[in-house]
Amino acid sequence: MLLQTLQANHTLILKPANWNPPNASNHLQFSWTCVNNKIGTNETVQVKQSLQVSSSIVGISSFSFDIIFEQGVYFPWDLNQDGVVDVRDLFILAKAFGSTPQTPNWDPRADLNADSIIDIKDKYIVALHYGEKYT
Ligand SMILES: [Ca+2]
Ligand SMILES: [Ca+2]
Repeated sequence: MLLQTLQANHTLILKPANWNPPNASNHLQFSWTCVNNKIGTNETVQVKQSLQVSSSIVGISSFSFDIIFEQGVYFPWDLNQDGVVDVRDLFILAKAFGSTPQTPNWDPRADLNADSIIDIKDKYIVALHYGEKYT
């Protein structure tokens, strides 16, 4: 499946909804690749969708569900993408501080200005947004 983006600095969210019968969701698990990936304007990404059926499924001979596509906002300075810019993000940055793509502690999430080194400029960007919460 090919998906095209809506806007820069956004993510595409897929989620199942309206299971029929409702208890089908207890036995079937929908997942997809590319979770939490940032998608740029006019960029196209390939996504693989999977449906896993539990071995404990009984009494369901047919089912249906909708797949909802949503646009999520991506805040790159929330390094662990947990919705808050806090010490956990600074910890990720600190572990990678001074690194480049050639060093073992490189973490591309922390290279916020995309200059292939994690340094004070990246720390400054996190600091600018420190304490922000996103819902
Ligand atoms: Ca965070
Ligand atoms: Ca950098």
